Amino acid sequence: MVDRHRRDIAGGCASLRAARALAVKALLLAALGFWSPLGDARAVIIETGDGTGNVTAPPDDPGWANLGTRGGTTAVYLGRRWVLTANHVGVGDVVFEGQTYSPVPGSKVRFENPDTSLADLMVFRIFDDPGLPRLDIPNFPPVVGDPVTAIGYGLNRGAATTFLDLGGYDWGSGRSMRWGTNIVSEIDILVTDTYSFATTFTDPLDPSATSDEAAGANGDSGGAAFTKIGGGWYLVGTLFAISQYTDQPASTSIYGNKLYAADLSFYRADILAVIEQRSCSDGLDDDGDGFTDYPADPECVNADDDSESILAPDVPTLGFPGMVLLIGAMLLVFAARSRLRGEAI
Ligand SMILES: [Ca+2]
Ligand SMILES: [Ca+2]
Ligand SMILES: [Ca+2]
Repeated sequence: MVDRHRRDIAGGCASLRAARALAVKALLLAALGFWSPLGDARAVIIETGDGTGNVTAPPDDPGWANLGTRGGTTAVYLGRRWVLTANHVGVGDVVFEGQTYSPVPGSKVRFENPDTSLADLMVFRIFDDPGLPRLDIPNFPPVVGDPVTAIGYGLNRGAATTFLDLGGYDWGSGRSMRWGTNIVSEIDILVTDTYSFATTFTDPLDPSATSDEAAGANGDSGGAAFTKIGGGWYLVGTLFAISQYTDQPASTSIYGNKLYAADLSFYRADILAVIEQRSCSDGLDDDGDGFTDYPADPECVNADDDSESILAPDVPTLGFPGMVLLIGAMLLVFAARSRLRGEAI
């Protein structure tokens, strides 16, 4: 009952939000200059210090180890061997904690909007389990003012620069996985057919700037936006685009630029439907042995089996009756030996 009720609310919100997003889209394109995908990418640009910091997990870690590199861009390990990233990042090898993981051929699923247009968001499966924790996606959207920790493998910060009397930075060379902070500045926006929210790169002199104020740079695509809700961290967004002013020089982040993240609450039901599938009924050859699903893959016990590979055989155990028999036998032997010894004396 509770679940059904939630779905109904979500459906209602989705259509209302879709309508609002369409209305906002025209305004957005007119007012913001232009957006661009973080496509051919690179790290989160941070205001803090000389900009080279924040390349290890933050003190309050939202899920640093789940961030991986995907070529020159970023991908996030969701759990159950599924990886989430922006569609324009493309399917391929992903590196988590220095280990490379190969994609299961044909496993890519790109997520769709209610009008069947395609979002810049997808998942694909990897053959091996990196042993990382599963990430939770909230079932409600962010609101303006929510604090966000963003992590991405984009270009490093370069020299300070200005544009239209606004400060900012050139993008430098080299890439790093880096975290930064910001707050949600816009919700319910549609950018490249993706239901999104935005954060705004804010001048540190502005009281709304955060301590590790972050902007996006090429390569951050597929990166993560996390928010702490009720004491726990949630994956709320997938980074995929930025806004820049008209005539803003290429490869710069200027105060006022926005970083767009796909609103994962909007796509949550579809994401879960994909990643919750059982391996023996998901239409994929999950172990690469040439056989797909039950009954074709002989290692599938049934369609609900969650592994296409033979599991390690159970270590034989005696169980309780076995233990009783074993202890009984040992007592008999002990008694017999005692009698023998007694006889010997
Ligand atoms: Ca399968
Ligand atoms: Ca197989
Ligand atoms: Ca198999």
